Amino acid sequence: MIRPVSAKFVTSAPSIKEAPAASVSEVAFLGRSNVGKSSLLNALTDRKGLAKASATPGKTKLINFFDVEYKIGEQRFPIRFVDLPGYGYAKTSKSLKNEWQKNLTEFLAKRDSIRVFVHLIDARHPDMPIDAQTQEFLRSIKRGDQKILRVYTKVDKLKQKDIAKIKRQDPEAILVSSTKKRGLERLKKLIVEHLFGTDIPQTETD
Ligand SMILES: Nc1nc2c(ncn2[C@@H]2O[C@H](COP(=O)(O)OP(=O)(O)OP(=O)(O)O)[C@@H](O)[C@H]2O)c(=O)[nH]1
Ligand SMILES: [Mg+2]
Repeated sequence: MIRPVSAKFVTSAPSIKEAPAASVSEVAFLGRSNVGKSSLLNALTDRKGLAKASATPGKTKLINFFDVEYKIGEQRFPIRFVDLPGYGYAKTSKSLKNEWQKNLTEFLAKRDSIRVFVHLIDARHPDMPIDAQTQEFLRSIKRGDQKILRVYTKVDKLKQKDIAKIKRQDPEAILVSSTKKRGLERLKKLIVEHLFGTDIPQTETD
C-alpha cells in the first residue's frame, strides 16, 4: 500500500516563467477540461479539497503545484504533482484559448523537472481527436527519462464490455475512478516506480 503522508498546495503560476523552482521530480496531470484531473489528484493524495474540482468545465485556470509525500513501509517518496488547466473548453474566448494553449505546451515542453505525463482521457469518449493530438505532441517532446501514462477516467460510468474494449484498443490503459477509488494503487505504483526506480510489489488488486 502506497500511503500519502502529506500533501500541500505550493503555489499557482500562469506560465512557466512564474513557476517555482523545481526541488523534486514532477508529475503533470493534463487532459481535456472536465476530464477529472483535479479529482484524480485529490484521490491520489486522499485530500478531498486539495485541488479545486468542479462540474463546470474550465475550473482550473492556472498551473497549480502540490508537494506530496508517499510512504511505503518506512520509506518516504517526495513528489510534486502539477495540476494543469484543461484544454478544449468550448466556451473560452479564442484569444484566451490561444494564450492557454501556448502556456500549456510551453510548460510541458520546457519544464525539465517533469518526469511523468499523466494524460487523462474520458473513458466514455476514448477516441477524441484532441486526445490523439495530445498523445502525438507528448511523444514528440518526450525525453528518455520521461514517461507517458494514459489514464482513462470515470470508469464507474462504464459497462464491462466498454472497459474490455478500451483494454483491447490500448493494452497499457490505466483505468481509474476517483469517485469509486478504482485503479489508484496501480497508478501510484507506476508513478513511484518510474520516479524512484524501485520495484514495488502490488499489494492490492484495485
Ligand atoms: N463519475 C465520476 N465523476 C468524476 C470522476 N472524477 C471526476 N468526476 C467529476 O467530473 C467533473 C470534473 O472534475 P474535475 O476534477 O474538476 O475535472 P478537471 O479535469 O480538473 O477540470 P478542469 O479543471 O475544468 O479542466 C466533476 O463534476 C467531478 O465530480 C470519477 O471518477 N467518476
Ligand atoms: Mg481541474
